[in-house]
Amino acid sequence: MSTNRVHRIAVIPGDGIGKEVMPEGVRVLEAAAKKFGFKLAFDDFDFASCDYYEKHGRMMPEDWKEKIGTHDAIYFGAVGMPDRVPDHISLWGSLILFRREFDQYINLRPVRLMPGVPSPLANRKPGDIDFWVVRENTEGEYSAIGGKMFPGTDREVVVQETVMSRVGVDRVLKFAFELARSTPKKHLTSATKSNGIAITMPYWDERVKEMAKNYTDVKWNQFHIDILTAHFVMNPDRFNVVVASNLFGDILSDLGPACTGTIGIAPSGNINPERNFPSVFEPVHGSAPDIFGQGIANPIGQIWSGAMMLEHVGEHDAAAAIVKAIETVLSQDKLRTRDLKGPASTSECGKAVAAALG
Ligand code: GGG
Repeated sequence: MSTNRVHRIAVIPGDGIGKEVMPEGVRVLEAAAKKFGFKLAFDDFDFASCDYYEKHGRMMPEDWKEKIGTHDAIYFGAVGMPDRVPDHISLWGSLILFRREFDQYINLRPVRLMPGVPSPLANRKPGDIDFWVVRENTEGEYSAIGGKMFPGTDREVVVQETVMSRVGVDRVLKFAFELARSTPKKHLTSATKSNGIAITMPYWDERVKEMAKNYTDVKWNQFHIDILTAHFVMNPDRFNVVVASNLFGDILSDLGPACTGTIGIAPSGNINPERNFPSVFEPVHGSAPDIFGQGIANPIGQIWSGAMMLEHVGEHDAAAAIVKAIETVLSQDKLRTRDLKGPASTSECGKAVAAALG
């Protein structure tokens, strides 16, 4: 099948296992493009990595926005090599920079128990756990506002502010309520901690209440983050759309996938819904330096993120086919990677997903 649909994708493997799972993601995307009759023009970049930092003294070149700012999407692997570069430098110099400069204020993270993946929770089968975490992605607890006084003395003090703007809170809540409205369950849960964090979190709750007035067809509730994490483990089937501030969303979107067997399969999209800038698609997992170089990392999070990216650029059939191929592969013991008690290597698993596309 020939086509004139071409999507320009910036490919940034980053660090550690990002370099191992990215080729599998690209392999599956290429197979999907061939099958569904569109083209993907990939441009590879070595920045946003600790290797680049060690060579150049910074995570990104000065003209990084010109290099990747006009692509249809950015496909990212993982970042961080804490033994070589402090984590806050590598993260703020890459992912957090993308999120802020490209106004990717939604971090969308599906949590789904896939067929064939044993849940660490008792008596759960595929379909029982299937929800979205919508994480605020540009402000909240991830702020660089603060400072250190009297460094290196007994009087040392460090302060860091949480930032919540009305625009920032309302826009993520609106996205989450819209998403909840589009689902059969029409339910939303808000993560809070307004009993302890006495200024920003009551403000978050107030904005949720206000936003809910526009969505009378959506039922909603809220939990403090401590009991919410307990419910994630004990009652994950209760959730549909969970909306959370930046830090709470980050924690919940690691915990959710852990309840579905492994964080290795979890995908995410850092999304600018207005499409003024490219969105970034990356697995939820990090660079995993402890297993890097062994060829055993699970590539499914990267591959599924590729499916989210295709959905974003309008290739809905190809995106759905990749998710189906992932399900086919995960259902077979011999095709699963070590984190799922299987014998497959990273590339065996990736090749199997590409083959399952047919
Ligand atoms: N692929 C995601 C990745 O490398 N994550 C590293 C990390 O620590 N991320 C924290 C965050 O998403 O805020």
